[in-house]
Amino acid sequence: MRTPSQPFGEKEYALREDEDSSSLARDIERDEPTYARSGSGIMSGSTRYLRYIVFAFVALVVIFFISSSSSQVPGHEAAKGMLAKGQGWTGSAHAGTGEKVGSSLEKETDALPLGSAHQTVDSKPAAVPAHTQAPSKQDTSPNPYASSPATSHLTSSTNAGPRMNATFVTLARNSDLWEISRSIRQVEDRFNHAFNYDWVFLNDAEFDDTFKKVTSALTSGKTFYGKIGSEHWGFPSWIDQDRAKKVRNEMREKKIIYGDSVSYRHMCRYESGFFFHHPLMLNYEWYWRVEPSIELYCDIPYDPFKFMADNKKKYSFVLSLYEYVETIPTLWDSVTKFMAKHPEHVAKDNSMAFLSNDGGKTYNHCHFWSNFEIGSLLWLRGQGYTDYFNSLDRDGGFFYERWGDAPVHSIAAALMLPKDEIHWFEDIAYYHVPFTHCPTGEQKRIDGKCHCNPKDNFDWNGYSCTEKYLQVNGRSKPEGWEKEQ
Ligand SMILES: Nc1nc2c(ncn2[C@@H]2O[C@H](COP(=O)(O)OP(=O)(O)OP(=O)(O)O)[C@@H](O)[C@H]2O)c(=O)[nH]1
Ligand SMILES: [Mg+2]
Repeated sequence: MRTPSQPFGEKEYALREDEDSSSLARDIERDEPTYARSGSGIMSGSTRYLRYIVFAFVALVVIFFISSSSSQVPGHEAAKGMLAKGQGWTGSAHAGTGEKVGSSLEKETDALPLGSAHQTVDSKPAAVPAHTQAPSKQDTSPNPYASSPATSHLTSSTNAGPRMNATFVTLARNSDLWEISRSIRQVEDRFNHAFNYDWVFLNDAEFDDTFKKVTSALTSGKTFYGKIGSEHWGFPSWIDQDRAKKVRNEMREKKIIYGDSVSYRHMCRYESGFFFHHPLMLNYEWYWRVEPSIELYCDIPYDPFKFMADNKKKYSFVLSLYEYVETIPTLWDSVTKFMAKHPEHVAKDNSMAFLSNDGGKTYNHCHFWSNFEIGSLLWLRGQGYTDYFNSLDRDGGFFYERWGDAPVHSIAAALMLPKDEIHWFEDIAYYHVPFTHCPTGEQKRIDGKCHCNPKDNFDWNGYSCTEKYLQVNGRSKPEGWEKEQ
């Protein structure tokens, strides 16, 4: 350092102050002691010029370094943005960075030449989590946060354990294909994907290839397709055709639903008395009836067939209601006649109180809704049910009225089975137009991953018979039912 006596003007001093900021400039100054000590005016002027030039050069170099190193910053940051954008994800690993940052980075990225962006991705800045570093030859990579099959609570696998000798059964026309496909998908998703039970399809005509192709693709078990013989789908010889036709015309005028339909009557009679005798059904002991366009709202994580077998149940239901009186005016007369003729088939501990409010004199029209049924085929093929059906069939009410298979099955079960052989599947959440059964109790619905609205539950509606069923069985309504109305 020079002392103030040395020949530096104000300007020079000022320059020296600037010069102090650069060690390089200081070194240059120290390398020129000769000029300063010589005292020559010319020499001292040219030294000053030289010094200015050197300073100017040094200043240019410094400015260049500063500007080139700061231009690296946006490139680096932009590459990070590009990386994140390439992953299609700027989420949790960058939590707190905010949307604004992401969007400004994207703008800079767009301005970058492709080559430089790739280079930065490959350089993998330490601040970027490892999982966002895409391999250079791929434009995607696995998500390490995704549940593994072993940990996902939605994962399903085939259920271990024994299977019952059981099948699903559906009566359908080819035109029912898309409606039954919806039902199959629901049954498979909620239950059968884990159990793989067979499915028998029955039709009064041949199933076409499309029906078979689509339904067999949707089912996890084996599928079988059967044509119903004319002896089970048509008018029996003892039916008076004119009388039957007259009834249909009257019902059409009264606008009774399906009142004028011949095929609906064949269907009801077939479901009442014959489906369990079809050659394809003879291979099984248990059936689960599935109709088109139903919904299952909750998972069924256990095997209801096995439940039925283990608990000695023979018939089950989900929804119950009152039958449309005009369709069955003389059904109870026929039933009474059957009971008088075959008292041996009437169970001791039966559910007459479910069917009649006056000890059996009259029918209250309560029935289990048979579009859902899980039941014993052995029971339906047994002597009691056979005598019952034959007796009713002879009376002709399937054609002279419009008896439905629901009251026919229900009356049989209520009279010929002890009470404890009938089961209400409260946990099977089900819909068939227009009624819904949604289980009572939030925890039950959460556990079952249910998607029904509890307010849609039909059970405690005045038109349902389920409360009566519970009373007859000495049971009360599920806890909390009143909070879910
Ligand atoms: N093969 C065949 N199946 C039928 C016929 N009529 C009805 N079915 C089937 O029999 C079952 C009951 O018929 P649906 O039409 O559902 O009768 P429903 O349940 O009383 O009335 P919906 O409210 O219309 O469902 C369904 O599985 C139908 O696919 C028919 O003429 N031929
Ligand atoms: Mg139906």
